Amino acid sequence: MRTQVAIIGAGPSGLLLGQLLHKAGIDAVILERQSADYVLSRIRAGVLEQVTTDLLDEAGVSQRMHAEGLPHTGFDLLFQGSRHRIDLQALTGGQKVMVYGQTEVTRDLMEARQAAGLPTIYEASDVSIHDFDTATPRVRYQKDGAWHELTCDFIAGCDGFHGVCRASVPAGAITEYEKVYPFGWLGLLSDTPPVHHELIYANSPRGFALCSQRSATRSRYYLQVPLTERADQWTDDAFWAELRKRLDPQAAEALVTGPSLEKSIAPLRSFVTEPMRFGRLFLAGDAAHIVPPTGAKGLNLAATDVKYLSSSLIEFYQEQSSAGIDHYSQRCLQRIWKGERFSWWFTSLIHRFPDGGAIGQKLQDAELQYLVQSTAASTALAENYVGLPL
Ligand code: RFL
Ligand code: PHB
Repeated sequence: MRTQVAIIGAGPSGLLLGQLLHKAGIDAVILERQSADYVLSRIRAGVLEQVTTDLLDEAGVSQRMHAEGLPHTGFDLLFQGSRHRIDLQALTGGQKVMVYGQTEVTRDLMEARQAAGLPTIYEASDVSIHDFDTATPRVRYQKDGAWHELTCDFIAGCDGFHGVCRASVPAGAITEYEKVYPFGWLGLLSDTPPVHHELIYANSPRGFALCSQRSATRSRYYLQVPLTERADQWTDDAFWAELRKRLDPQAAEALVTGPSLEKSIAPLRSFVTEPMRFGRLFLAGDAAHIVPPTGAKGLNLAATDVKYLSSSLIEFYQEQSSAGIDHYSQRCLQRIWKGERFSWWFTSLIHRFPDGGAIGQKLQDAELQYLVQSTAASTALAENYVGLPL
């Protein structure tokens, strides 16, 4: 089989790239290790920047997002027992974010791909990539017990942090920057009304908590937990009791609890790969970089990689120019490092660090107070949260 672009991974990066290339008349085949149902069962991001919603508009897959998504113009910071609203709209000259689950974005992209009859090979195992330092790269994989080979012009590595693409680059050609945080996030999804109409990011003496949502009837909550914890050790009751202790009295009182639909623990990591292009292989999204979820940046950075990658490939095919391809890494990395810095900073400010000590707490309190008292400081938070311009 032959295609122009072989895309590895059918997460949001791979599906969005496939859709943007299709709009420009470029062929792509997507290979995905898991089943479509499995991909849709992973509960992840919830907050989209305007840059991402614009890109979903451009891809022609935003109808349901505009109908069902929740535009948010601010969020609350909770520390030392009281809540302070960050007015994103007022601080950024009218910008906001969209609360719409990654699962829904993925579902919309899958449906558009299926409706257009575009090829996605789910449950492709033993995917391996070859000859990406030549003009004729190849991808090998197994499906239903038989081996297949796909020849292509380019390979897009959209296969997430544990994928095969980054791992196939010779060690001497790649530099990796990494920081692992000494805690994780225990997340719970439930069909209960959100505790508040906006998100609450809480720095409590018992650790960080986040109150998020998917709709007026579905909530997503997170608790900072030690890395030694396991999700199956947490009963729903234990989760709700701990969350209540980390909220202010008003929110604790308003919290509606119910059975969990999903519970899982995610470790927190900052990670960047440089460069992101190796001959005819490009890395995009979590395959190239990870941020701790505190700043809600992971999916949004993935979307901007895909924007730059699709426009570079379109330029190559339509104008016979490799200028975009040659600048791909540099363009992406400028934005990625800013997203990394913001996510690291917000994570450091709002979590309890096991080795932070009493002084760590005092310094966090002082910075949080400064943040809500100074328009300059809250503007810096707001403009990063809604997303820096491209
Ligand atoms: P994905 O979603 O990991 O998809 C990669 C796909 O590649 C497949 N794959 C392979 N396929 C074939 N062969 C192989 N060898 C393969 N190896 C892997 C996988 O099965 C998978 O389907 O990466 P992608 O597409 O780059 O998307 C990135 C986002 O998923 C991620 O950045 C966000 O979820 C991060 N994130 C958030 N981002 C935001 O922008 N806003 C948020 O509010 C937000 N909240 C979050 C988050 C991530 C979280 N977790 C669980 C890490 C909250 C959490 C809790
Ligand atoms: C989510 O709703 O899953 C979510 C929201 C905001 C974050 C991280 C995750 O910063």
